[in-house]
Amino acid sequence: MFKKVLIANRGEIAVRIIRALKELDVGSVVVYSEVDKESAAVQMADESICVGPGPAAQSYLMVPSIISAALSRGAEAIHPGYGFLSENAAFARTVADNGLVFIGPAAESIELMGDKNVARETMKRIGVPTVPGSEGSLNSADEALQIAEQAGFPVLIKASAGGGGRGMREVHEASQMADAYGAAKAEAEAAFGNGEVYLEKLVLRPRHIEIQVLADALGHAVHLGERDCSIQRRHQKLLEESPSPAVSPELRIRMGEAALAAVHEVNYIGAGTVEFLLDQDSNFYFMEMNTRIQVEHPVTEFVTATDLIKEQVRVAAGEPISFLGRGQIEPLGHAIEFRINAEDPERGFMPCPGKISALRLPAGPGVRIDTHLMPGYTVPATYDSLVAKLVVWGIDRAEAIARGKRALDELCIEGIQTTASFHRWLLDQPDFVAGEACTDFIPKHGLE
Ligand code: MV4
Repeated sequence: MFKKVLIANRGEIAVRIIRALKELDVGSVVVYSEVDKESAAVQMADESICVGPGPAAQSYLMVPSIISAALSRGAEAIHPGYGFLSENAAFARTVADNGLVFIGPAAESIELMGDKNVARETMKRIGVPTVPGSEGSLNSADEALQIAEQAGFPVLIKASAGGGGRGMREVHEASQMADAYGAAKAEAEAAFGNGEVYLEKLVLRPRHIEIQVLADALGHAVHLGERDCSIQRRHQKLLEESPSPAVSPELRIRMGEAALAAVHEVNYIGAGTVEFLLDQDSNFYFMEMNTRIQVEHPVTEFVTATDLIKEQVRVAAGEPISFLGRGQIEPLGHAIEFRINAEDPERGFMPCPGKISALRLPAGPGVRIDTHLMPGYTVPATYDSLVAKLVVWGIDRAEAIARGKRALDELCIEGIQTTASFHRWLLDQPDFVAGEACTDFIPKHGLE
């Protein structure tokens, strides 16, 4: 096992990683920006080192400063968390070139999955279902039109370098194609510096179902079931749960096998997530693979009794997955994560940074809070607005919902507006309670 690990992240995930390292008896060094000098992560880590001013481009994304910090403090590995450098293949390569361990997959796996079009073609080749559409990227609007007429409208144009819905355009009839093709290409070029686009049939009212996977360097790979992340607003997840109300044990086996086929094909090591769309007839289609730990990993931890961050560190150190003796893991009970963002749901989810004047966190049976908030702390405007994750567990979905209501009622964050009020409203919506919510839930309720 490592003696010391550097954390190249901030906020709740930096705190989460510090906790895992403590339990493994591994020393922690956290990097921070000038804005985060007083943060919980800086207070909790064994060591901390400032890597620059607030803007991420000058601190959390500064590869040379982060590598120097690791080398000067004698860290042997770097945990990138999520966001920032976590899916940057060049960073993973630089870490390795400096004799350090990147806690994540090899740069080649990140690269392959980073191109959504290459990932899709790879999955097609090994027999994982993908949405019917173009073979590879499109060369012209004319070609797009031909393929769309064969596949049938409506279709969706997507950016190869994409993710997060950017560079995506729906096309419902032939007359819209030329404009949509041009717009998707231009948006992809502006957002990613890569204008490559491909085409798929549009899946109507899909659910977002993702499978958690974990692989070690000794050739073991397991899946840990699914998370349902269908409640999203403008491609930002608001709530995630496991198991999904839409996934039967038989479907879980088939989706898990598809996810593991992807893992084996790209020689994946570490924690990862394979995203699928699930249509109204329970057909699933590969979307993309996230080669990092995700924000919503705690719901899987609850229903599988695992610690995914500790597993990430173990497999990066060359150790086997710790729970292989348990065989294929079945979910126990039901977990729901509520993302608490410093945003005002009454004002279009507008960011709402500011000082926390009072803080009361819920506790009691089946309640977990991952947060970096402290009374008197000021949420900066500089970064992502996620300030806490409230995660509840119950023996079934009904108990998890009841606990969620109870815990949200206990939660009190004064000084800023948060999405907690949205979640409390959501838990009283009949379509959500019935387990019927799909990706159109937020627009359907007039919240987009
Ligand atoms: C789709 C789709 C319908 N059909 N692909 C959105 C972001 C990207 N990761 C994939 N996305 C979608 N791809 C086809 N062929 C609908 C979406 C989509 C979506 C997916 C998951 C969760 C929320 C979503 C909201 C709008 C659109």
